[in-house]
Amino acid sequence: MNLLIDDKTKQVLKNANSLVFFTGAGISAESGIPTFRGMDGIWNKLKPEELANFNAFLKNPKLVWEWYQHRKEIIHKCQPNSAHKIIADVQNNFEKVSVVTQNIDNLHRRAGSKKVYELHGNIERNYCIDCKKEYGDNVPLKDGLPKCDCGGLVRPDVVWFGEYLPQDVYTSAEKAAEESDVLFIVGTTGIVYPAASIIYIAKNNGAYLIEVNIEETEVSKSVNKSFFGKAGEVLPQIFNEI
Ligand code: BV8
Ligand code: ZN
Repeated sequence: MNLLIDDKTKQVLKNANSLVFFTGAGISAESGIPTFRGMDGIWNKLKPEELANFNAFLKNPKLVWEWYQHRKEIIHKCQPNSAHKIIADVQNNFEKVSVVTQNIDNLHRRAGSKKVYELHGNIERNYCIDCKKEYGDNVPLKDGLPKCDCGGLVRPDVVWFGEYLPQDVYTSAEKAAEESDVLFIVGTTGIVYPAASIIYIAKNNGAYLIEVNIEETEVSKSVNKSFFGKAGEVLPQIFNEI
């Protein structure tokens, strides 16, 4: 596939010191993980937004817990794809490479990326809503419910709709965006806030914005360059050509 990066984009990338990759569900699509809004299977009768919120969890903890266990089973069968891998590989060719992801699937870390800011948490982590005790995979179930030793309910360590993002992670991601020469926007609709603000923080600080998506998005009108195609094909090609 001849990508033919334009000279300007090639020049900018050759001179860049600091890259940030802002990623969403689309970067994990080729690994076999359904995108957030394209959720297939038995759960699509309930809108993800109705499941990914604290009230839904309190109302029906078993259903929400099982939705996350179901997603975790899918994720555990998947591997990082060539998009995750090239992002990990280029860490050696640039002074600073950070990943700011909205995804909770842990694939950037599994691919070997070192500086990963998980704005919406990580499905591999859980915690008690009462005493905040942290759990990995070893959550005790009592009558099918995830229960802490203190008796409190255990929830996934992910950010639900209407919840604040982890302040320290968000602040570090903002700083990386401010200092970036190039911001890649990979596989995201760019409609979920405050995560999507990262795009405009980078832009307002002079970063060159490169979008990689299979289709036009909200963000397309604000970027310097869009590459339309699958992230697993386009990203390796971009770094192949510079
Ligand atoms: C907040 C974790 C402050 C959970 C997620 C009313 C009340 C309260 C808040 C709001 C409100 N109205 C609006 C808001 C703000 C809300 C928001 O932005 N809503 C949106 C929907 C409008 N945000 C929040 O609630 C945030 N918190 O505002 O707190 C506050 C506090 C109290 C009261 C008021 C305010 C928290 C948002 C975090 C929600 N958690 N995930 C979980 O995963 O279970 S969000 C979820 O959406 C995922 O993280 C996902 O990553 C993210 C964004 O979606 P995308 O990643 O873009 O995925 P999507 O499927 O949409 O698109 C995939 C893209 O990939 C597409 O463009 C597709 O073309 C492309 N693609 C597909 N295949 C490929 C590809 N590209 C390349 N290659 C391919 N092969
Ligand atoms: Zn507890």
